[in-house]
Amino acid sequence: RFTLKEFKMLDFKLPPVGENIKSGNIVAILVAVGDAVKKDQPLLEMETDKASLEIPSPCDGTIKEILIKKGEDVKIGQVVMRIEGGKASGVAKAASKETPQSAPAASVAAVKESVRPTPAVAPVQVAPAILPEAPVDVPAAPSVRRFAREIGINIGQVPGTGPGGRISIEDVKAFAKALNTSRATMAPTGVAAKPLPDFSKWGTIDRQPMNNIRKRTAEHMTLCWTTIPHVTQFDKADITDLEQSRKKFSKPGRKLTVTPFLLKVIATALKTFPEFNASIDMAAQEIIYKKYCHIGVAVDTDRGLIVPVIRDVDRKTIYQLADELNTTAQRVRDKKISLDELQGGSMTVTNLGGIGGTQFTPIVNWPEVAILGVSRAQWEPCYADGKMSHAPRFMLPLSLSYDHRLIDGANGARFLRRVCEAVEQPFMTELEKQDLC
Ligand code: CAO
Repeated sequence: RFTLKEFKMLDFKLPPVGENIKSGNIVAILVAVGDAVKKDQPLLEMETDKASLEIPSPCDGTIKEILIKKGEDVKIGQVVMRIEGGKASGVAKAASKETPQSAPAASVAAVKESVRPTPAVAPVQVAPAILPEAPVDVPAAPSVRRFAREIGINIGQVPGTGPGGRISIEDVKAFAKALNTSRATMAPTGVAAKPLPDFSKWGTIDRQPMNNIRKRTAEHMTLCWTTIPHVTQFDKADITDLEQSRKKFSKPGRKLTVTPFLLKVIATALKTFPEFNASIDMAAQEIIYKKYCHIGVAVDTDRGLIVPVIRDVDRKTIYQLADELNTTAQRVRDKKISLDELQGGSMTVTNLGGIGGTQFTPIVNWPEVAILGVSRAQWEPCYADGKMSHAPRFMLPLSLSYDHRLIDGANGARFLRRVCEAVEQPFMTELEKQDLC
């Protein structure tokens, strides 16, 4: 019932795309003059007041001329491109009367019909209303865009693994799979993303692309925040004695800060509270207890936050941890860290004390279930037996965020108390015994 007509030059007219749709806005031109195109390959992305859709090529051929511009409003039936050579498909009766140049034969409906012989007026490819629009500058081939659209994925959200972040079909599949998995394990938020207002209405603005770390951080933080019911427990540790030990045992070129002490203390606490060294598998309804002790440390870099993981913290001395923390933080800042070194943590520590602040509520680093936030230690007046002590104490504010699905409040409080008590112990004897090395 459908014929393929040979032609020299096809005036490709914007085909009918739906009832009562008279025109549309060209969002993207997906081909350039000189491109060889295949039948069904998307040529244009168009937006109407009802939907956004791709306009496929009616034929194999070469693009000789593009007669419209991105952003232009184009009427149905208007010639948008000239395509040279090849064969165009058409409805037999109509095509027998009209040459391809007059092109209702090249309508989307007719082309779709030739691929899937269904009703006379075949459905056009319409993005689901809830699917956010794909940005036009996303680096992806039209076939990949089309595939993403067909399976209901917004290609603008897919991380590309190809050169320059180019998105392949495999990337779309991996993204869809991850989405399905996370949807299976999380409660729906039910909140659709809203378009941003036009901020330039209120003053000058400057739009900058996100770097890769910012993109990944934004995605990861959204995942962490929306999948984990957070509770944050606050406490303070008296580190007056620890401060003395830290300074006493620091050596030129081998400065000890509070962080390696905390790493060691957490490693011990994780043994007492194994649910803090665990992950939840909601799909399998299981808890995964980890027998290793690897702790992530948030490192502030000029590119953004990166969390390398220090392995086997329980088996290392405080000196070793201090050395490893320094070299790892430096390698992170020098962009010399591998992806592998950012994975597989039991728990994370984030110390903002070098910068300042009295308390904060850290976000649990999924798939972990707890994170310890450290704020700036301060000298504080102290009360003992109802009376104010003459000697102020050096107090370290700690905030423990945890996944309330797995960790109950009482154990959250107990874990943090244990950490506080451990850093309050006079380390001196133990440190001297071990000589920290
Ligand atoms: N209270 C008071 N002083 C503190 C402190 C604290 N909690 N933590 C560190 N300090 C002091 C150190 O003793 C050091 O002082 P001196 O130079 O006088 O000895 C100074 O602050 C700088 O320490 P540091 O930050 O370089 O060293 P660190 O080992 O404690 O921390 C690292 C290493 C990598 C954790 C840190 O450099 C860093 O990047 N912190 C930021 C983490 C971050 O961004 N978290 C946010 C995550 S959520 O967005």
